[in-house]
Order: sequence, then C-alpha cells, then structure tokens
Amino acid sequence: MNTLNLCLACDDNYAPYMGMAIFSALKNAAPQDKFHFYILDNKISAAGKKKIESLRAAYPFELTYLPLDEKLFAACDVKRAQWTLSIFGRYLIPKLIPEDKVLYLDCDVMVRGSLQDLWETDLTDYYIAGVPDYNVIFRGRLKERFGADFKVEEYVNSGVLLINNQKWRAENLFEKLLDYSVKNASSLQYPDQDAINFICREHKKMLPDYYNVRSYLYKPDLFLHHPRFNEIIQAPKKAIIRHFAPWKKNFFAPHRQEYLDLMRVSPWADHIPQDDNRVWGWTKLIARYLGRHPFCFLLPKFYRRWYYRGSACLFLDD
Ligand SMILES: [Mn+2]
Repeated sequence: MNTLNLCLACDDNYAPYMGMAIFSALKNAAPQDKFHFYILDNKISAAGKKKIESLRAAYPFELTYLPLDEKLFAACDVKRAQWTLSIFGRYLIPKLIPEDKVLYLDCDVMVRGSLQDLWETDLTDYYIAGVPDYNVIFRGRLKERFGADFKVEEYVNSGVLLINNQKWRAENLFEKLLDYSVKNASSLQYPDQDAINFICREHKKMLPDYYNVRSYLYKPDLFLHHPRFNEIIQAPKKAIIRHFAPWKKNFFAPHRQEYLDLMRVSPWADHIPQDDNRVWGWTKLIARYLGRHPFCFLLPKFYRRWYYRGSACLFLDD
C-alpha cells in the first residue's frame, strides 16, 4: 500500500485547526492507509507542534515541517484581511516536497473517510485535480476575467487539490504562477485560486463533489438547472472531505456537531467554541439572517432547501 502524501499549511493561530484536519484524516482512514504529512510551517510554536506530534501515540504517521518564507511572495498583493501571504505557499509544494504527487488540504476541513480512492486518481497529463467551486462558477464573471475560451465549469476550489508535482516541476509552474500573481495582483478576486485555475486551465481533472463539500452544496435551489443536479445534491450525504469553518461561534453548518464531537476527543479539546446558547444568542443569529434575507419565507427556495436538506440548513449563511 503506498503512502498518502498530504500537505497542509498554517501559522500558529491556525495550528489547532490544522491539527484537527490531520486528526480527522487519521481517525477516519481505512486500516491500511499510511500517511506522510508535510506541513508548510509559518512560525508554528513548539507547543503547537508538540500537540500535533502527540497524535503519534495513537496513530503511526510520518511528519515533516517545511519552513515557509513569506518574503518570496511579498510582491503578490493580498487584498482582504483574512488572507495571509502563506496562501501562496501551495505554489511551492512541488519544489519543497520530493514526491511525485501530493494532496493539499486547507486547515478548515474535516476528513470523514478514507482518502485512498482520491489518492489513486490518475494525474498523467494533468497538473491538478480538484472539485468545482460553484460560488465562483456562478458569480465570478469568469469569461470576462479569463477570456471567452476559459472553461467556466472547470474552475476548481483550491482548498482540496491533488497536485502532480512531477509535471509542475518539469513545466516550471511555480515561476508561472508567481509571475501571474504578481502581474495581476490588483485584479485577482481569489489570489492563489484564480492563478492556479488560469495557469492550469488546459490540464485540470475534475473530482467528485464529495471530496470538497462546501456549504453551498446544501442549497439545492442553486443547482435546479444544473445538468448534474442529482449528483450534486447527493454529494453532502457522501461527504469524504467537508470544507467549512466549524470552529466559529454560533454557526449553523451541517456536520459542525460531528466536528465538535471529534474535537472533544482530540488534543485540541480546549479550543471548542463556547456558543452563546441562551435563547437570546440564537435569536440574534436568526434576526441577523432575517435582516439580510427579509423575505426568505416568501421564496420557494426556502421550502425547497427544507425539503431536500431539513431544518439544519435553513439559515445556512456562509
Ligand atoms: Mn478553506
């Protein structure tokens, strides 16, 4: 059985969530799965690393830290405060990690099954494999931004990426991505993700939606006219990788409770968010939603969501 090479990246603030992503992958793996985690390390503290290493007591895995030098990316502008320059770290993966293939995962994911089938995806002739990002596909003005030839349906989310390291190295993708990001720093909406999608545009393989289940997949109303409607609405049920921000306080999101239950038995139990469970806390949350969508009760999509997904998804707002 060959080893799954997983890569994650974070700074010290996100280290607990990265730890949770790793823990979920280990806990929900098939018995024969073997892992080597490569961590792009943006100044993770010794204490943070120690907690990650403590997982070894229950699961055998290999672990390599690769220090990330943000100065490399100083010329890539980052527009929004929630992004740091380390998002560009994924460009470097094939240079830093001496493997033929790597699976990159964001820290805000929970792995819910074996990644072996995903790992075995054949990448010959492809730079990457990923899952379509419907948010951007529907609203990203992709033809305007990337040209009429751009295959809009193949715009992938960069939170789960299977990377063909060999091909990236052979064709100097790092230099091409960096160059593109610097030249278009002011116009890119999603800095690294736009660059990856554009530079890899002729060599992207699409993965099934259940490998990157983001919250919009719980909104069936978005996909009513999509040719793959049936397949897309099944994806949340089969979610192998759920991609969300479950540690936010008072946050409606399917699978959040599952994440918190996992957190409770992890070395990061002290990071469980203290929800404001008073009726007032939840009332405020619903009031905020109604403020943003005042007529939601009048719209058929509200009831459609209920029909397909149940009440847990009614106020899903991310
Ligand atoms: Mn993410």
